[in-house]
Amino acid sequence: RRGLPRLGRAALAGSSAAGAGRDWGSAPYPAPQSPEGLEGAPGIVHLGLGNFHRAHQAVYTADALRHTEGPWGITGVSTTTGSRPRPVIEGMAAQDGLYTVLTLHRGGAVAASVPGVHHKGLVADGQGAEVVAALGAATTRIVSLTVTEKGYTFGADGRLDLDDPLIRADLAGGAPRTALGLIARGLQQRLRSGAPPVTLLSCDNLMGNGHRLRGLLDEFIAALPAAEREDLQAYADASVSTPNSMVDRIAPATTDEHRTLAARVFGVRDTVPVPAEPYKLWVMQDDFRAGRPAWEQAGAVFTEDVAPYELMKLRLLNGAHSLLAYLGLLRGHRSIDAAVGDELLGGAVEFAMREEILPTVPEPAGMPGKAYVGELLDRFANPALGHRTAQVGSDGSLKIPVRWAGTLTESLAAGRVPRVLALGFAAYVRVITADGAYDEQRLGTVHDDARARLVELASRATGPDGAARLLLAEGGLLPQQAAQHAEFADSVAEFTRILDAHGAEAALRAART
Ligand code: CS2
Repeated sequence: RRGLPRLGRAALAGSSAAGAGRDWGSAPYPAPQSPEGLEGAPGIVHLGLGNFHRAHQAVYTADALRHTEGPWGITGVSTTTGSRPRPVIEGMAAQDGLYTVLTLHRGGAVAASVPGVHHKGLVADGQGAEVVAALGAATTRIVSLTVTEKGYTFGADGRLDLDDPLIRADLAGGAPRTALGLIARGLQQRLRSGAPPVTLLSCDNLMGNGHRLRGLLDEFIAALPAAEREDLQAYADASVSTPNSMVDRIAPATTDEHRTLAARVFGVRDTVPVPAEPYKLWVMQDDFRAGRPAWEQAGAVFTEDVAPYELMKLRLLNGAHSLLAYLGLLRGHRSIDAAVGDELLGGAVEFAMREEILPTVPEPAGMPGKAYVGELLDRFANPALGHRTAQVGSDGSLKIPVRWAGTLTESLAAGRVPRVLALGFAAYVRVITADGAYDEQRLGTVHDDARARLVELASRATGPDGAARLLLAEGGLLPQQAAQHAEFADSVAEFTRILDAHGAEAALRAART
């Protein structure tokens, strides 16, 4: 890649990239949004400049702007705290805000596009005041979020974590760093300057994400000093909408292979390309207080009731993803496609999707469940993605309650005990509490802020299945109905003993008998 020009508006204008694109079997890529189309202040401030946003909302926005122009450029805000350097912010800054989306097809074909909708990037941890100014600007009409489950700073009870040091600091004043703090201070600025209403659009994998965001914001405001509280709450009630949305596109972490691929497709050097699958879906409530891009022209679906789409996607896609991650790690698989391609594991997860999860999800209009499961199995099997099991397995303490809890409660209430899910939970406990449970060196680290707490809890247990029982009862991962259900708890304990004594293969066989 050395010697190639760096991706940027000048390099793209002069490159013969379209020809290179054809060599890769892709359709000619669309040119990035022209700088002229982006003039004026950006109408969107986006919190969470990760791969998901860059392959999803940014692409929808670029496509929408190609149909209907509007003031919908994006100010991208990195919301991770502490870590330096910041490759995405720095890489995009060096590339006129541009990056490549590499759409990776199952058969090996690659299509590439450059959305080009970002005006500038800011880092919340260090530029909090500038972020607040952007959030407060009268020209900002939408504040969108992809900050992951973790970014909403709620505790095990689902309420705002008032013990979180960053939340405490943000409540006390000074430049905010958390998503909630940034938003509250931004709204405060809007209130003071008389800025027009605004929409807060959560695009994270939480059930009723807009509703959740609203609840957490109300809690944050309620925890402010009395003098700041009332007016702000009144402003939030009168001038802010928080539509729910379901978002879907698999966009794994970027590796050097993707950088090499981007160079071959475009003939330019891009340090921050985003790999993504061809599939994408976005369903949201049409409740925007100050307008929005014509996202429907890019294929987004607007509906009053997002819940059936969310349930189907979170329980089936994300629920199965987490099963593949933990059981895949124990089986020695580095990627989701390897895990689903493992006959024993893939078969068990397909069984769980069809027999354990599907009966609990409503079918949204136009999305028959059986077909969706088939589609998901194909998507998971895409070998070009290289989606790591350790990546999907990270933050399980926050993902499991969203992905497995509802299925469990409803199945148990209907008299069914989902055995593969019980095994999945036993696998999570093993991965998170047992050193050497899987080959961390080769497969990567599963990160989880709750790890120390869960390990400590597990250390109080006795007997071969004590830790799993304790984490089931007190880990804050699964609902009490599951912990108190004797047959389910016994299944978790049974699988834990089999995993310990005989390994994942024996446990998978036992789950299907
Ligand atoms: C994945 C999701 O990393 C994970 O936890 O399950 O990021 C998944 O790829 C997306 O939700 C797909 O839309």
